[in-house]
Amino acid sequence: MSNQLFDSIVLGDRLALAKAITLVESENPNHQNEADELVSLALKLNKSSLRIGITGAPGVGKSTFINTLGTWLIKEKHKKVCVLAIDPSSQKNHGSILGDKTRMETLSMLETAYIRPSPAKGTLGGVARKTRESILLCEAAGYDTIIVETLGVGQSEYLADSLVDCLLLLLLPNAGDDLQAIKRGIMELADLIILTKADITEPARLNQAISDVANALQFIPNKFEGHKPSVCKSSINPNETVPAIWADIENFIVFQQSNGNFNSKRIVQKTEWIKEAVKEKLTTDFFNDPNIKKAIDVSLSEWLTGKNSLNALVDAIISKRKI
Ligand SMILES: Nc1nc2c(ncn2[C@@H]2O[C@H](COP(=O)(O)OP(=O)(O)O)[C@@H](O)[C@H]2O)c(=O)[nH]1
Ligand SMILES: [Mg+2]
Repeated sequence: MSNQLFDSIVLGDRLALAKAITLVESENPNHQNEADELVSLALKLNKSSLRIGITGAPGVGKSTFINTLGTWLIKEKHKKVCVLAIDPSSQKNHGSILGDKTRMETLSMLETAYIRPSPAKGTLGGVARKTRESILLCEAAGYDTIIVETLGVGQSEYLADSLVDCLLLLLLPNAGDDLQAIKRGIMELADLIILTKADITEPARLNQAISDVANALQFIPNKFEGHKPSVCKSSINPNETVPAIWADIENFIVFQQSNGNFNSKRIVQKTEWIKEAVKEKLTTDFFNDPNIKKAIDVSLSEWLTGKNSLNALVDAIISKRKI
């Protein structure tokens, strides 16, 4: 069954790809074996691709930028572009996913584009694993440029960086946005910084914002030795801004390949993947163990009545596990 589905994916059958990603995302244990087989087959193919992460605060223009970049890449560079949108807020409401689809209208109508909003259910580690698996399946289907959109909240920038080769941070051209990014330590994760909405920003203000960000970068430790992120601008008109951005992305990738960082980052990511899978299995098995369930119930009353400290209870609970 998996082999047949996999063959269809490789042949470019989008329905087969959608079905496979649904299996990978499924919480149903009956789907796990099949998903596992599909991912192993995709891993073996070892297709080369470029994985780009896009992060930034809600409303900064991520989906609009992806629409512009993706469409340009397909039309000018003959790429096959896949967009995976991870939205941690989608657990509560589905509004933003709907919004993303409409913002990427031009791109979604192209035959060589594939857009998939992923429900960001579960732990960050769980989401990372599912997205990694979806990326591999998309690569097996022949998509050579994978764009991962994440909402810039909580820890999601770290999540995005752990999935891609190049992370783009989108900021609004005003001081508030870059100060926030500095405060939250996000600026140092970026491989490239893009100031959005250049078409509706006064040129003097835009230039000031570009030099403010470039200045701020001087005081931020380099993510990769010998590399400072470039600061670019984007607007709704792709021909004005996208060629320069793409040239910067390509230069960065050549730099990373020439110093070995490209491969070593992917190896670190694969190692993280194994660790996340182990953690997930241990956690699930642990909390499903009836002894543990009982021990947690007992601990609650002991803790509330002050009989035991939390640390002592944790040790007592762990000591009750089967293995
Ligand atoms: N004029 C202009 N508007 C933009 C640009 N980028 C985004 N917007 C608008 O800003 C709003 C939020 O954009 P969206 O792409 O959904 O942001 P996201 O939440 O970061 O994905 C939408 O109303 C867009 O039309 C741009 O470059 N120029
Ligand atoms: Mg969006």
